[in-house]
Amino acid sequence: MSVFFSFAFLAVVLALVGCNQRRGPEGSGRRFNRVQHGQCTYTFILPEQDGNCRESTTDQYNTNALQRDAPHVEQDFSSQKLQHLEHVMENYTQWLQKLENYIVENMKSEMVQLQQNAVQNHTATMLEIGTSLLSQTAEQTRKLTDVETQVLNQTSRLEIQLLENSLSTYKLEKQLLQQTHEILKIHEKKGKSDLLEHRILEMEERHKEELATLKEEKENLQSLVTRQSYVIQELEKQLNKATSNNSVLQKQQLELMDTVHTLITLCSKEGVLLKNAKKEEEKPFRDCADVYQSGFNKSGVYTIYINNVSDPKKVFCNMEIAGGGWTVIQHREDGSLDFQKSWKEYKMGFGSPSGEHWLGNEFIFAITSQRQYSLRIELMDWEGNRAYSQYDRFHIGNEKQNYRLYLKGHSGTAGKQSSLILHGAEFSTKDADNDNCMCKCALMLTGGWWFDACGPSNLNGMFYTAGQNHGKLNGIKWHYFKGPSYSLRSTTMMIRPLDF
Ligand SMILES: [Ca+2]
Repeated sequence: MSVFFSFAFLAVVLALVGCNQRRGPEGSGRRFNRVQHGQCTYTFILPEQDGNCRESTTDQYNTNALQRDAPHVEQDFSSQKLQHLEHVMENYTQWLQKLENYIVENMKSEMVQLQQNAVQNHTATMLEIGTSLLSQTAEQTRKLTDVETQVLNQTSRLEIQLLENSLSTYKLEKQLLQQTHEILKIHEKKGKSDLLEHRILEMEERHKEELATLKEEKENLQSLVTRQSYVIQELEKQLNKATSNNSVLQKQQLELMDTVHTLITLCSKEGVLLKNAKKEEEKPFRDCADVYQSGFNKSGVYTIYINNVSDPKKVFCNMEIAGGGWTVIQHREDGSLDFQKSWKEYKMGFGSPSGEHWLGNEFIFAITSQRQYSLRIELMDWEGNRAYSQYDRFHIGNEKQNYRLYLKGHSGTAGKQSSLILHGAEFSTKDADNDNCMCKCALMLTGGWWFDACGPSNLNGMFYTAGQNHGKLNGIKWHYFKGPSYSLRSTTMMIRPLDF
């Protein structure tokens, strides 16, 4: 703008200086200068110099304010003109300044309006753009939202599928683990079964070996048994021979004894030994028969002097039964005495002669060695029935012979058969097994007795009270009187010389 005004000003100056200005169409005393700038046109009315421009007509310049400011033409041309020009210039300057101010003022408002319009236009445009952008954005946002929704849906489906896959994978893993576990178990079992099979095979081999060894041993044993059977047969033959010899000898012995007794009787009858008879009367009692024959006919304990026995012996003499004179060698009546005794105790006797007792094998042997004796056994059951068994001949061997029993001539009411072994049985106690059984009869049946294997009697067995005496195999037994399992109430074994 300032350039424009400088140019306008210069144009004015040039017009003034050259005095050859373009005139307006009116051809009056004024000139109009127009300046076109863009849409704006500015018209300047300038004073015109006529032929006597040297004349100073101040009034001419007073037509309007602008003309009044126009420069004076001084007479003194050079200096005055200069001064006048200066003055004119000053005026122009001032005028131009005013013009400028005016233009500036106008321009300002226009510019402001223009700016406002532009701003409004811009704002509207911007608003439109913004609106369209917003709508586009909204559209885009909606589309994006749709896409997002779709994506989310897809994602959800994928997640669900993933979950399902995970679940199935988990199930599969579980199944796999289970199968692996089962396979491991099967392997273990297989290993165990292999081990077992191995062991079984080993055991079978061992068993086979053992069986072979056992077979060999069995064969050896069989051959041994065959040999032993043969030996036993031989021994039995020899034993039968010996037994027959023995029985023959016993018969001979008995016959000799009878002969001796007959001779003694004959001698005494014929008075051959009359002098010695007196001496016999002075002799002590050998047994209860002697006591009885000496005038003592009451049952009780007496002292006897047994041949070959250093000390006198107290015995119970039964002076009532079957004529009296019986020396009691065993008695049971109330179970007060224990009869489960040793060999030594049965040898020397135990208990009291007035009550339950066993006289002693050594004394029985000694007495029965003095002369021939008979044996009588008195029995009573728990019903009060009495019975007896009697043997015409009775004696026992010595200790070396295990007090072997010799009997002959059985009779009585306690059974048609003898419940004592007639063919000879040795004495056995709990600590001396001399029976004919592979077992130990004295331990099985209790007491000491002439067991066979184990025989039909045992008067030294366990004492059972009334009501308890049935079904007792180890009781006081006399088989042919009360059966094999009946335990008797009381027993008495007593001996008397055959010739009493
Ligand atoms: Ca035995």
